[in-house]
Amino acid sequence: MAQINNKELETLLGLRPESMEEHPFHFCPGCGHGLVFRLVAEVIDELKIKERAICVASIGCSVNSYEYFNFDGLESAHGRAPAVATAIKRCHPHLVPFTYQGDGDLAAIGTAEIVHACTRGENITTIFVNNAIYGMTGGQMAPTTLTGMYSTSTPAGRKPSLAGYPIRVCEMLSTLEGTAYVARVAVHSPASVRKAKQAIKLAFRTQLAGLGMSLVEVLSPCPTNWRVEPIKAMDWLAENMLAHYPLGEYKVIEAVAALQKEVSHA
Ligand SMILES: Cc1ncc(C[n+]2csc(CCOP(=O)(O)OP(=O)(O)O)c2C)c(N)n1
Ligand code: SF4
Repeated sequence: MAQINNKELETLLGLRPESMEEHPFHFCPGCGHGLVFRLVAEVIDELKIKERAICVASIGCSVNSYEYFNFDGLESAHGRAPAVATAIKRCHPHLVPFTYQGDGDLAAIGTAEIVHACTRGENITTIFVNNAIYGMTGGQMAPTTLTGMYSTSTPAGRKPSLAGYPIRVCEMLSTLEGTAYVARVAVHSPASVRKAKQAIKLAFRTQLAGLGMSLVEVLSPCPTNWRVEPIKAMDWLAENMLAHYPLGEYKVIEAVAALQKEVSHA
C-alpha cells in the first residue's frame, strides 16, 4: 500500500493548503474572497509552483493577500496589477505571476491595463473577482453594478440613463487576439466552487504552457455592501448576477483545449 506523509494527509482531509498561511481572514462573514483565495492556494499546491508563484495584489478588500498566501507577492497601484505582472514575467519568465483584482480595480481604474495586457497576449494569469460593487470603500457603484442595483452612490438603483450599463468583462476581453483562456465562474454553491477551481487551474496551466493571457472572472458575494445576510447572499448572486453575467468559457484556444483534454483524461 502506498505511504503518504502528513502534508499529503492534510491535503486529502481538505485541511489548509501549504500555500496558505495560518492567519484568520479579515473578510466580512460570507465574503467570497476567502473562497477564492483558498482555491488559488489549492491550485498552486497541486501544480507545485509555490516557489515560482507571485501574487500581484490590487487595491480593494483583497489588498492584504500577503497575509494569507504563503508565497511571494507584491502590491501594485490601483488597477495597475497587469502592468506589474507583465514586467515580472518578461524579466523572469520562469516565475508565475498572477493578478488578483476586484471589479473596481480591473474594470474601472484599471481598464486600460487589463485591455492592453490581453491585447499584447502577455503570458500572465488574472483572477478577477466580480462582486458588482466597490467593497473596500463602502459600497459605491462599480462598472459591474447591475442595472437597478442599490449602491451608496446609486441609492435609487443604477439607472443606465445616468450611469450606463454594467460592463461584461469576459465577453469584451475574449474578443482580443492575445487572450488564450477566458472563463466566468462563481462561488455561490459547492458545484460552482468545484468548477471555479477547475477554471483557475486551467488558467495557471495556460501560463505554464506559455500560451498567452488567461483570465478567470469569479462572481463572488459581498453580503455587507449588498446588505444581504451571508447565506442569502449566495441566492442573491444566483438570482441577480447570473442572468447578466452568464457562466461559461468565453475563449479557449486550441492549445488550451488540448490541455483541458489531458486533465479530463487524467
Ligand atoms: C488611485 C486610487 N483611487 C481610488 C482609491 C480608492 N479605492 C480603494 S479600493 C477601491 C475599490 C475597490 O473595489 P473592488 O476593486 O471592486 O474590490 P473589492 O473591495 O470589492 O474587493 C477604491 C475606489 C484608491 N485607493 N486609489
Ligand atoms: S466589504 Fe464585501 S468584498 Fe469586502 S470583505 Fe466585506 S463582504 Fe468581502
